Amino acid sequence: MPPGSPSLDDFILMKVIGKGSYGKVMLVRHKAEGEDHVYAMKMLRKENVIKRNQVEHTKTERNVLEAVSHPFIVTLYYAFQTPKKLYFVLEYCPGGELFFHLSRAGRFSEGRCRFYTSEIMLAIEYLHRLNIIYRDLKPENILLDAEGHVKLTDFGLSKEGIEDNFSAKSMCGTPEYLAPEILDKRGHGKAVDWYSLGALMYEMLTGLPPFYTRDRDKLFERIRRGDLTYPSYITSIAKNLLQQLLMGDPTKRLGGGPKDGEEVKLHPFFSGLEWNAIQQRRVTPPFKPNIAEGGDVKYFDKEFVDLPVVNSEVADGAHLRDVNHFEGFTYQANDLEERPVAGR
Ligand code: ISQ
Repeated sequence: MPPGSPSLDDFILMKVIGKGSYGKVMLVRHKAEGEDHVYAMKMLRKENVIKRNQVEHTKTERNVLEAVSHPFIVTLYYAFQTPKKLYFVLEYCPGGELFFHLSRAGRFSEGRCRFYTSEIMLAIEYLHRLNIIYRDLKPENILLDAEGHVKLTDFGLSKEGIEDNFSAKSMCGTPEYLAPEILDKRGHGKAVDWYSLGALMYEMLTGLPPFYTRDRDKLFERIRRGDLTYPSYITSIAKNLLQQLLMGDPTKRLGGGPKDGEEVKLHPFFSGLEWNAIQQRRVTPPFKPNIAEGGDVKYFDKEFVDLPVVNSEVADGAHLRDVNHFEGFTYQANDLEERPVAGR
């Protein structure tokens, strides 16, 4: 999209805020005139993407992020590549991961859990309407914005109809939130997201994921068997909802029918919620991040933030020949007026 295609040169790299086998996420500042815009820049090494069989995943993520526009889903502002890396420039969510806050709190009250769950539900319903299954609803993928509203990130997800991307090779990370039909490769649909929502709620309410054990084989077995215990402080209404969402048979699961999320919304756990107000971000979050101006990283783990900002990124082999060009990856959002300003 020249002229004016986005490039690495347009950004100042400020801090590392996340790192994993996939690559790195950094807080960056756009070198533009006028207002001071900060973003989260996700960087993937092409070599790594190819080696880990994530090429299709990565293209899906890029396409889905362009296609979506929702108050509780992270916005993609730019995407570009160098010969060595792929870059996603995303809305910065200074509140950090929801699970940063859960670890601190131990567990959330049912009211706080209900708030986050309701916003996540609206995002999932929206994706399902676009025939997108999120599939990857897990603690690390739920961020908080500056006001304390939820933002889903990481679209290592798959559109319906796309070839199964669950394989031994791509199955990395913990399977705590995976619906049993995914584990068993029985084929899966939108109901997997309602199962994961149940797993997420269970963790918010108890502090641990359902079926939790460090023994991976045991964990798989427990997810398949589906017998779960509930601490006595869980109210019977919450327990009933969790049991219906964590139902092993997707056809019997709440949300598993043609009404999708509408069915989940009708559960008594959510009674009294004003869904329109939630959609419009008019419900005040139970916790407001306390954020300083200019790209505060206080809600990100020190282990990342203390890492050096390496300048190998700055040159990034841009002089090299691009042997693994990702066709059609470059992107620039058109509603750049909506960008958040640093610190706000
Ligand atoms: C946005 N803000 C903070 C962290 C992030 C991590 C991944 C993707 C987007 C992000």
